[in-house]
Amino acid sequence: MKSNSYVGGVLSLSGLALALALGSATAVAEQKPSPADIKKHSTTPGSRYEPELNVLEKEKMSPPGTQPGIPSLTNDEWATANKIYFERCAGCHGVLRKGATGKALTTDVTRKNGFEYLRDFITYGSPGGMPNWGTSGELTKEQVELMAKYLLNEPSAPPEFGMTEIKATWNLIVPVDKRPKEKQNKLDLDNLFSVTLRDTGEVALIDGGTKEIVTTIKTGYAVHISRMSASGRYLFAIGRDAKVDLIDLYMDPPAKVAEIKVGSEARSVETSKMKGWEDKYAIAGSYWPPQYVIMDGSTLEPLKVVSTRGMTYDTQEYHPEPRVASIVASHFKPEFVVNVKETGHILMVNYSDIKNLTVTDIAAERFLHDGGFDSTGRYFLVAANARNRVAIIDTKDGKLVDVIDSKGVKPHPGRGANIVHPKFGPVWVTSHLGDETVSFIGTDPEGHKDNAWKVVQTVNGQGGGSLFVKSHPKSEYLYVDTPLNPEAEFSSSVAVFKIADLAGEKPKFKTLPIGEWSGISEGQRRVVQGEYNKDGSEIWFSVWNNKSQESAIVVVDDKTLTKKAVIKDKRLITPTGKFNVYNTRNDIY
Ligand code: DHE
Repeated sequence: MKSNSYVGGVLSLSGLALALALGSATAVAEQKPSPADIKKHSTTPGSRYEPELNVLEKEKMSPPGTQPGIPSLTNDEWATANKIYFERCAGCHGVLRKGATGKALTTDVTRKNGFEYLRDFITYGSPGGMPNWGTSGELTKEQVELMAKYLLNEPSAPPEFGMTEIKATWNLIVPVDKRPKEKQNKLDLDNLFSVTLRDTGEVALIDGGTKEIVTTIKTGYAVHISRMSASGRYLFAIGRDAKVDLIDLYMDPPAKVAEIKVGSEARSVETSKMKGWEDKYAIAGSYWPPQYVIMDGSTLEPLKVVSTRGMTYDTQEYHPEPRVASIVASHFKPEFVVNVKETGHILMVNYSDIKNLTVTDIAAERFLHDGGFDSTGRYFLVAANARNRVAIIDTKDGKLVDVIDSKGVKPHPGRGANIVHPKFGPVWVTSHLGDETVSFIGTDPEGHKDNAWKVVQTVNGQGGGSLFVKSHPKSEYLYVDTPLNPEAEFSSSVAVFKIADLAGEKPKFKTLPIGEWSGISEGQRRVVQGEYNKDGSEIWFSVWNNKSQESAIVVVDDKTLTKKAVIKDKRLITPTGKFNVYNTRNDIY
């Protein structure tokens, strides 16, 4: 049987996808698929939300030499193709092209399939999640052809980044003994927000009371998240270029006291929170090289680098680049919980003796991404997003509790939300990137044994493309954003569920038109990531536009669900994540 099928002389796109899935060697001729087929191949919010490794593209990588029968690329062509590969392809197919959520693109596979095959696959994508780069217009015909040739050549590996390279980037700007002994400013630090200004590579510190920008601080490239030390004095920000910045909030104004680069591409940073170890250590995990680095919490001096390369948890095969996704700090033991994405291991890294490091390695599920604690801080729930599952860890006993189906497509909780469900007791909530499902997972094995570690209910939000849910112990509401929904109406608003109504038949949500409330009329106005103020009376949402357009933060009164304030400032460029000092350091969400 031929694996690629023709419909009226035209190759059916599902046939094309199937052919690649089966590793068919048959090259295909130029085709003109029907508009309906092309639609099946158009990219979903879920498949768009993959890492752009656009820092790695800047690393020096030379083209492989010429090989008989393989199209060779000039240095310039190689540089262009590398850039496209790291920005668009490496997130799914891996830096070394050995496969991650996408298939392996090593030369044994690509050469079997041939140039035309690759060209057409890149052009049309697949219903399995490969974007239709050509027919969507995102890559030109020439670029598609260049990429097909590039894939026939051996990949080039970006450089490693070991202790020597890490140490060379360490800059202790203000030594500990030169820092203030007491807080120098009049800020209510616990109600300060660190706001990611994604495209300027800065964080803005915004006073939760006055809603004014206290200062903006230069950080790493496309800065990703902020985390606070247990005492609340220090703020850590990590850029996508793996640069960690340590900011002393006691200074007037708060300022950077140390910086370091822990790799070439990274997304996560955390600090020790166990009683007796507050502020002592920091940890950052990187996508490339695949490793984590433990640092001194007040100086960022690098102390230990540990590679995460190793075996997949299930088939126990070697994976050369399992990235570090989320990291949280245990409240029950001196441990960091490090989530290794592609191999599906959750590492409980005990920092009480860094020289004789002990790591409990928990086999969980592949494609771990983001997660957070239950309301007691004992259990950690993390999405294995490409597997539609959630892994649950007991951080007190250091054991896997379970891995469960999230009942939706591509769970994406952020840190999740904890609410007390009127019928099922304490639950942790996640929404999904791939569909409208909002899932509630029981988290109280003592008081509600029958509901524990089960999806006890699902409700429908506005649609797919959700990234973050949020609530607060004092709130009566649960908020669900949808910034990646293709419909502007949904991406610029949020759904709010009244917790008490969740016991009813078909709980309805109320829509808050945050984008409209911002008063901004231009751009996509993606509304992203709710974050509460310290006392839980307000929730802040970013209205995230392009760099050249106006953005804002809209503050919602949590009691009345009405607009309370709009923060606008010419420095507020591409605001995305917001991290309230008190809630972040105490894991309140
Ligand atoms: Fe994030 C958290 C990775 C794109 C905003 N993001 C995280 C975490 C990871 C991650 C691993 C968990 C960190 C932790 O808890 O230690 N994010 C990635 C990606 O790989 C991805 C998909 C693509 C990329 O190239 O980076 C990606 N993320 C985005 C965005 O496009 C967002 C919406 C806007 C932005 O600023 O880049 C975005 N990610 C966030 C935010 C958090 C986050 C706001 C923290 C949420 C929280 O409540 O803690």
